[in-house]
Amino acid sequence: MDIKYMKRALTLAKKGIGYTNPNPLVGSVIVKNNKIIGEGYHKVYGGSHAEINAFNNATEDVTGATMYITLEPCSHYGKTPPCAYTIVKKKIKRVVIAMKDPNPLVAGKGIKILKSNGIEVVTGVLEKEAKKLNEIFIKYITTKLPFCILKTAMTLDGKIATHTGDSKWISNEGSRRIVHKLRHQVSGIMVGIGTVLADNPMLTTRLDNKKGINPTRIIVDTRASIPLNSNVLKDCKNIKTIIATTKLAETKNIKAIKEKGAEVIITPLKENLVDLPFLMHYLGDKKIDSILLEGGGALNYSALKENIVDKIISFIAPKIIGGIDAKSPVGGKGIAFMKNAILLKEMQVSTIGDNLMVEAYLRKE
Ligand code: AOF
Ligand code: ZN
Repeated sequence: MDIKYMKRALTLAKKGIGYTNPNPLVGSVIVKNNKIIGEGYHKVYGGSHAEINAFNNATEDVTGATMYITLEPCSHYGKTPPCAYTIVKKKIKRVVIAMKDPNPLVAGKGIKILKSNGIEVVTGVLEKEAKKLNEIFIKYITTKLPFCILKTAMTLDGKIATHTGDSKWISNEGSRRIVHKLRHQVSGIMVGIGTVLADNPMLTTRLDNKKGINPTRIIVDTRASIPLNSNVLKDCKNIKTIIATTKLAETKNIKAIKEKGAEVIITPLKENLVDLPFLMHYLGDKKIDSILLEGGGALNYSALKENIVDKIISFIAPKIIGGIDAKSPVGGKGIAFMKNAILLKEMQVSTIGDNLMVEAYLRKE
């Protein structure tokens, strides 16, 4: 029964995807006499927490009920008063929690408040699922750095474009739909200048059924050489756009980019390129909790080498194009010896129509 209600709470939490960053996705269900009498989820950043929404939606007196929450209730005065005290005041008898709150402000204090007020607390129900759902939040709240997802789409022979540079379309429609859902979910989308020059992308979110949220566009452009008529420099007043460059850029270019409404950040030089770890700190300070990195190969290699990537999502299409000059998802100089390969873990494969979707996490140790 606990699993059934926690599943429902997780389903509710998912409704907040794209709207709560950099705060967590949280769902809550109140159950009395084997019946759900209240449901809530965290709807939008700065809005009331899931638990409070569940209380507000309750159709019966909640005294003596069991409350299911996907995240430990908070214990701090933030934008809202601590939920743990509200739960005590409402006379909830039992609280079932999927995962402890990694937020150092809470981290176990919420559970302590409940227990010291005589509430029975069960933790760890569907913990793995809850942690996966909040993988962005867990990284961001503990490091203040964005959770970075490297996304690639390639042919079975590992190419992201033909030798002429043609890349439309490698992956199928279903895969591309997933990419737009990811764009809706994350706060930032990042590409290198090479991708802007080759594909002239918009980097916006296009969903079928609802209006998607556009992530902040981040272009890594060491010399600020981006053409001023690029699609990513259109509509910068409505879609936040950041050009990350270095002192190698000419002042007149920087000025012209700023006039387009984009923000320019000058990072230190690292091996004659934009300093990616510096950029991640800067973006984290700007409350960007997650980034979808969409390449190309040179930037992907730098990002992997600089250890800023947390997760890889790779779409593989049943196509072969060959060509020694056709690019692959990770370029750069490359690793010299297998013993120094960048290692992944928890690799999972699923099928999206005739495409494969491979997901894996970077080994950080
Ligand atoms: C949420 N929604 O449903 C729960 C949260 O910024 P504040 O003051 O709203 O507090 C955010 C912190 O509250 C967050 O980092 C997490 O530790 C805790 N729980 N936050 O935004 C919720 N339950
Ligand atoms: Zn709370």
